[in-house]
Amino acid sequence: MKDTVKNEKLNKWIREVADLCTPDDVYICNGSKDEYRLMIDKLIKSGIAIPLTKRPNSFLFRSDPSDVARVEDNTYISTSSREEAGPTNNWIAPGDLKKTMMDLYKGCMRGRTMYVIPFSMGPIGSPISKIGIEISDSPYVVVNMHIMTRVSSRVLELLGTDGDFIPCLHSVGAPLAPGQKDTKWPCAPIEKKYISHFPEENLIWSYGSGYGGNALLGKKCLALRIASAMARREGWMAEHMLILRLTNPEGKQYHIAAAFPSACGKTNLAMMQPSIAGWKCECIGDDIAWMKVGADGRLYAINPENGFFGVAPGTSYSTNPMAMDTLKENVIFTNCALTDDGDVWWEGKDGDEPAHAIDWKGKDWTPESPTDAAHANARFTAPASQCPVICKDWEKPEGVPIDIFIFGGRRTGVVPLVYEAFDWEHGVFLGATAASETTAANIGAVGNLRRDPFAMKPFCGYNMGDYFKHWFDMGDKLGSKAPRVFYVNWFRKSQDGKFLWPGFSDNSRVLKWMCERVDGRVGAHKTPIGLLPNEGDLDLSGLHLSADSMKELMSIDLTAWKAEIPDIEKHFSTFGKRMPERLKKQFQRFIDALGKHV
Ligand code: GTP
Ligand code: SPV
Ligand code: MN
Repeated sequence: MKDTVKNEKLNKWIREVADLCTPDDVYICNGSKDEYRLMIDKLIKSGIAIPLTKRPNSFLFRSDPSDVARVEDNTYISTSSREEAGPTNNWIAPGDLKKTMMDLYKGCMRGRTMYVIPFSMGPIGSPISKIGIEISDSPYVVVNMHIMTRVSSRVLELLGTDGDFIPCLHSVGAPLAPGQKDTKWPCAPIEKKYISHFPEENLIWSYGSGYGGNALLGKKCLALRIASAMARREGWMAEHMLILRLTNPEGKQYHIAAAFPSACGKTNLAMMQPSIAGWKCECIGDDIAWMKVGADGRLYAINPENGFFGVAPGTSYSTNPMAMDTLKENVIFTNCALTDDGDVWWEGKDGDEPAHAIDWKGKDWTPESPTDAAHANARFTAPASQCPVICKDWEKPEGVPIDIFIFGGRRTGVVPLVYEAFDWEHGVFLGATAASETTAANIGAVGNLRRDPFAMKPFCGYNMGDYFKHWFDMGDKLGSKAPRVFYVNWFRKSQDGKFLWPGFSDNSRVLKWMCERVDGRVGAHKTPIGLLPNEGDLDLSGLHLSADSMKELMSIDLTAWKAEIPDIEKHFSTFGKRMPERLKKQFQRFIDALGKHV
């Protein structure tokens, strides 16, 4: 170990964790293809990874039925005072939380190997990148981290003897007694799961879950919760946003960053292929954006990730063909169904349902079965470089200049297809009041409306009131160079429960309007909620959409909007003194504007 790890802090930490968790052995990862193959071979041998005959170097995993999504109720922002974590986060005092977790960590890796995973969020060596070291007892985590982040021995070289890193400790929380047979997906019961963040010391401790954001600690834990707290201290932004490049028929480029809550369309929009002639879309990132003000005063974004951890159900050649082409090889699938010919399947995939499959729980499944074949939060882990429309500049260390911000969510009613904020201040109000129906990306009820400000409710590593203020501060810094702000809702439904808007590639029509707004080519009309497209300005050519549907999609029911006021009031009141005056002013403006339209 001494030979590979020369960093003092890291050596000390590895020793401490090994002493505490008592693994059978310690393995330092180097990120090589051989290492990946070695891990996978072991996982195949123990029946945990299922090779897919239809997709080279691709494997299916099935999680424990209790461990299928992020666990927001067990996720903590542990700051020295509750006030610093704010009303949107769970909080336990650092001393208490560490004591509880130290007890859980004691001997928790018995019978297992402890993997030390050096990774970089952002290109290795770039000034915007951050180095993390994840210690985990899960080989599934190792192979997923290989795809989702840049795992490499070069990271250790870069650290040198005294470089700094973000320690990310993870255990599935299932020690093995001597001779005890392991389960295929070891994890701890829900009451022993803890996803803990200590933003004041840039530290992550996760225990008890092996799934997604609970376990792949570079993603939500580091790149959003810890990074958002760092970003506020250092004057930049870490957001739950996709990044894309749109090019118009004249060759002009626009860069768009969009924040939608989990399972609300980021991956799909990031890889969208426009249905309108002459427009081109390229993907830069599908989940997280780190943004800094550049020398020219504009806001530049990078994608800190290296892969996609995307929702499988609903992904098909008709909805997201570029994702489908990304998934041809070198992919890890989790909780998808297995077909008899050795491929994966999920609800909404192209073609007919298989006559028989093995469902995500490992049981026989036929179309007559009462349950879904794939879990609603079944996911694929795929290298970003495999996406046919990955932008050639996606790893550019300086990032791309953002022209447009989009907020949105899943709203069956009330919210129109698209509208624009009057200005940055109003844009912050739109972000701060964003609401969406809950999805399977978190353990809990699905379909409940909740406020999810900036799609960051589960991911903001400090008091959300201060986060709102940070957005105003960034606006002040950017001035006239700030991106324009829009709000969208792809999910409005008709009375008979059908989506009114075709979505997917047709979302390009909405993006086109935004670009034309930026260029001052089209006007918009003022309503109490914001600026709406003028009749005829949304390009609907070649789209079979009835005039009635379009009317319903764009309609603003003032009574329904007024009914939002008490809920926004309740939401805002939770921030107390941390609520920026500028946001209160925006709320008052909104109330006044609605009042004038009785
Ligand atoms: P996370 O990875 O959890 O952050 O999710 P995400 O925001 O990337 O969502 P994703 O793009 O994976 O979409 C989630 C689900 O929404 C999928 O089942 C999609 O098929 C569906 N979806 C995405 N875009 C649209 C759209 O424009 N219209 C409709 N009706 N559904 C969509
Ligand atoms: C999300 O839930 O927003 C995801 C999946 O992107 S996870 O990595 O589990 O957070
Ligand atoms: Mn996400």
